[in-house]
Amino acid sequence: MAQGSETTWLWIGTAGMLLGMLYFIARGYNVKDERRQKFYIVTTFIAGIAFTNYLAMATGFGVIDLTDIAPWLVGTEFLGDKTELLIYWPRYTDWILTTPLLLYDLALLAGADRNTIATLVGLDVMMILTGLVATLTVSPVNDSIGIGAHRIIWWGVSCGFFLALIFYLFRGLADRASQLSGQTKSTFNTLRYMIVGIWFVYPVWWIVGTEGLGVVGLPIETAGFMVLDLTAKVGFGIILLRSHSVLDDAGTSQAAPA
Ligand SMILES: *C/C=C(C)/C=C/C=C(C)/C=C/C1=C(C)CCCC1(C)C
Repeated sequence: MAQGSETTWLWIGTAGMLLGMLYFIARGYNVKDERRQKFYIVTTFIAGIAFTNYLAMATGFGVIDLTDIAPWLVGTEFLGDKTELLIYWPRYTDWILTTPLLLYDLALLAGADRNTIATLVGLDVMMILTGLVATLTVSPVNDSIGIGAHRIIWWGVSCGFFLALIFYLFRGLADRASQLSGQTKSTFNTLRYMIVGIWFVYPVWWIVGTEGLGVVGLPIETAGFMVLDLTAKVGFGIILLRSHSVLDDAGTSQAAPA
């Protein structure tokens, strides 16, 4: 098993997450207000967790070849003439932690209650875990439909949780969001649409990539995930933390319009 040119993209991702983390630390260093601090802490951890997972992928520690675990994969229709299927497991240890934190940031901004936050996080965790099942499925007990079909079924289950999550992001947060004022409301809307728009690309990229139909190869797939991850985490954080008055007005309906 050898990593190829995708390592370049993984190193760029590692550097980008590190810089993002350092930027959030520097910006948040002198922030004394507890309300503001909460956002800095969550956002800094998002970049920090992604940094460590990217480092694990770039150094090669985080890659497994599924054909080592399941030699029968070679020669199946699913793999074609390929002899290995490299999986970067740190994507999932990253996403299982960072996607709930991203939602938590957004929910904090809206002033959501605990039940709403728990529902968002629950749907999100189910999405990532079933996505992991899709990624690792190699040995169906009943393989009359083929390995590829089993993987796509789990991908579909994960997409179901994703759609429920998006639905709830609008329904569950609607009341709170409508009470936000001026700039806070516009930041909230920007971030929410960012989540819908950017997160939507992940399942598409998975299915066209090496884990799914194999339309794009590993280097392109890795480059794409790197751009998505940096935008969804560092880009998200920059927009969220841009204005302190937005953070101060978070979750308050009686705030003065900006
Ligand atoms: C910073 C990382 C982020 C924002 C990752 C988001 C990941 C997803 C929205 C992944 C979704 C997937 C599905 C909906 C189907 C199965 C495959 C996944 C896990 C890529």
